[in-house]
Amino acid sequence: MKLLQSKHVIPAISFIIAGCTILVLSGILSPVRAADAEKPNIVLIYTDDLGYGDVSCNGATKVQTPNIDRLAAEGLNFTDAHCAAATCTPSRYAMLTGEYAWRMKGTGILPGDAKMAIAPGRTTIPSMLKNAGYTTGVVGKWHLGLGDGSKPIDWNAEVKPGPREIGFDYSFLVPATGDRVPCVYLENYRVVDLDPSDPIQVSYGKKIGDDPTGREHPELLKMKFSHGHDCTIVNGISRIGYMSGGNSARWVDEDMADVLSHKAVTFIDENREKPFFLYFSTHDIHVPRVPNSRFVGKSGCGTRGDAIVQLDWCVGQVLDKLDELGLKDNTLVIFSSDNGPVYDDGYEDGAVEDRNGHDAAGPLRGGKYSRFEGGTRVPMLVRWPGKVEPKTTSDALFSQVDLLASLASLVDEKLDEEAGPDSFDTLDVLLGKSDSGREYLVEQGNGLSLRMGEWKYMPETKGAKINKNTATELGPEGSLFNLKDDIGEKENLIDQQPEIAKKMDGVLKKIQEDGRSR
Ligand code: NG6
Ligand code: CA
Repeated sequence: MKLLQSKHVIPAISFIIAGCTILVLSGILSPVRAADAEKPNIVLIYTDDLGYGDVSCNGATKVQTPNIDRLAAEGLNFTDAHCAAATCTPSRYAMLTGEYAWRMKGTGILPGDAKMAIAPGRTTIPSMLKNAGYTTGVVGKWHLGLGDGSKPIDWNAEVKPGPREIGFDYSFLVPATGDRVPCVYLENYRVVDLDPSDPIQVSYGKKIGDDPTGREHPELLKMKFSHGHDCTIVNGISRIGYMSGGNSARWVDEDMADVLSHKAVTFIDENREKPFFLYFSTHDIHVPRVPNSRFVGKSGCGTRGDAIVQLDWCVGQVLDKLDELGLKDNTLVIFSSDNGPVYDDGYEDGAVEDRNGHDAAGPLRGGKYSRFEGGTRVPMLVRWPGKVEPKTTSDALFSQVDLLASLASLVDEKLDEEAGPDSFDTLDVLLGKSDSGREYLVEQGNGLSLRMGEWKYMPETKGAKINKNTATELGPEGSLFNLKDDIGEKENLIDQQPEIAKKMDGVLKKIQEDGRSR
């Protein structure tokens, strides 16, 4: 019996020892790779216009975000993480493709009838993860264009190419933004709840149809516009662009957070048995900010604050679903924002007057549209129980443009030479195993700026000091700031340190001229 035992025990022991060695070595030498463990699900919660200081885990005291804070308590909180640009389309383009958007025409803020900004077939986060065996889905704001541009989009037929052609198996979209027509959801290729006898037409040029506009009929509005946003009225709110028809398909803004959260958790539910990637792109807290009545008045900071409370609830829905299905430990959750904060972004919603001292950018200067830090330095939280230390902070310089290469590294997918031309594998930083962030980073706002070590350089641009619509500081002057001493970018050192500025100018030009940085 003893003999018999040892025959089986010895190989078993050596197997355990070998296993331990691999585990120990992998723990010391490299971050977790998919080969070491089962592939984790990946949930990317991507918020809209949420500033660094908008969440209580980053110091907000007036607005409370308990669910978002849960991610910080259970994971890693970045203090110097950046979206690639200070507005939505370029930011999302860069994150999904791993290419700075300023390299590519057609990646500025897009109208709702624009063609796809990302070429079908191109390597993206979802296509890469699909190759690695993931089921991939996007729920929420898209704003990356649809169709191939060969003809105007026909919203009554199949609308494609779209997310599927760049790697998403499933999509449920707000096609552009909440403030742009068409105000309908698109599920895969089709507008949801469309009555064929009431076809949709969309125009970003001349007015079409008989629907009243905000410009002609301000008395019909439940929320007035402050700039732009004076075209077709849908649900009592006038939008950018004109639409007619599709009445049964039009969304109700007050229900949008519920609808999108429901679709997000349904996607998780339906794919719980296999590795999945969910890009949950919330509409909150973009304008029009029209939170559900459950959240109205809940923040004490006006409608913008209430939209943050609603956003926090959406995050809670996703986290609760992961708990309920026992998926928490095997799911990497990444939470971030597509650009910095803005108060009045085109509607009189009280965002400025009712903010009650809440400071959306925290200690940072500028916000949405700006190349000051407030434009792109955004909240970023990473949770993966057992793999990412809870309650930790990273001051590493991190960029969302690196998510493509970093996630590829996580799931052991090799990127082609031409894929993700600006995306570096910084998985160790993403998972909190290393503090050495990017050596340099280009920020895109009203012009470009460059981060290198403690320095931030902004070449002179033509342009305004302040965006007159939003009151966001833009900063057209040539500037050099030392962020170690001056996180608020108050003291311009360009005349004191001309050689540093010159060196950084050269680096920035080279990154631009080279056409790629990886
Ligand atoms: C601007 C809109 C603003 C917002 C932004 C896009 C006006 C005056 N302003 O042009 O309201 O829609 O575009 O925001 O129309 S983003 O977060 O999607 O980039
Ligand atoms: Ca945005």
